[in-house]
Amino acid sequence: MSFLSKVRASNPLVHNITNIVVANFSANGLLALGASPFMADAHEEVADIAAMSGAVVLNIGTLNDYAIESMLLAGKAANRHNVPVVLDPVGAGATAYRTDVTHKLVNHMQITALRGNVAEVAHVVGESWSIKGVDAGAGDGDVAALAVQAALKLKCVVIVTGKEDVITDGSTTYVVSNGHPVLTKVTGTGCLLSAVVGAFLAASEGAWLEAAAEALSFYGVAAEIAEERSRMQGPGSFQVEFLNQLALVTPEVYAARSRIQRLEH
Ligand code: ATP
Ligand code: TZP
Ligand code: MG
Ligand code: MG
Repeated sequence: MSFLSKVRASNPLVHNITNIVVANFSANGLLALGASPFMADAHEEVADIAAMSGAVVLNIGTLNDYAIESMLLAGKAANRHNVPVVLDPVGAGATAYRTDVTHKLVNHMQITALRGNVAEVAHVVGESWSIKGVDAGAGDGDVAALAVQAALKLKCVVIVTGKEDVITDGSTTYVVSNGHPVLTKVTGTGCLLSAVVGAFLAASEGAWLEAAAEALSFYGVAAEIAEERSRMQGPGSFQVEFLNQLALVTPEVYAARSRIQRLEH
């Protein structure tokens, strides 16, 4: 059974501590996929929710000190209960505050998967890469080598997204070439992707790397079909059609269009 089928069959609860820009889009995207979103950040309840969830997704997009404490409480509870944790280090490197917070989070909990653009991932592991706000700047470094370095350092799956996505645990590396540039014209497509990775991890029974690679490819296939159906209508129509396709893409359609390549080290 594909991980996509497992997500839809198990309807995993995904606990999100996320930013104010994308909370609604992320919840609707998870629902469309077949997961069950729970957005909550109160200190009094995040540990309880993390413990009962299939995955915890931490996103620093609109950061403040209250949210940091929420993330620490949720992440540590997830670790205690063997619940996978996804970290989206939105804008790491853009300000010292964001960079410092990502260091604190990865030092105080075991992350299962780190998902960001190349500049964000670089800054989480102390490397430099140009960055413009929450978007990656131009750069000509070796993205796969950076991802492997980050995975070995953090002992987790690292997912670096862009035109092509690199997914690695430090020893096995996949490159996914599904997707469409219009994804960069809708805010929150990276954040929703991190939440979708959480849903796939929740349904993966520990096969983190393979589940993450399938999540990336599935997400890209949904975007490709949504773009075909909304072509000439602009990013607003794409956004709606993309949510539709997260629900409608079948395992068979996914398998026919999936482009996952294993990189030789
Ligand atoms: P950024 O803020 O730099 O845009 P992000 O957090 O929004 O980063 P992205 O790197 O845009 O995340 O990735 C979100 C999704 O968009 C991923 O599925 C990725 O594969 C896809 N994507 C990004 N850029 C392209 C592109 N040029 N062509 C095809 N797919 C893309
Ligand atoms: N500002 C702070 S968080 C955020 C913006 C625009 C959303 C970023 O979403 P994504 O998925 O990284 O494009
Ligand atoms: Mg983007
Ligand atoms: Mg992002």
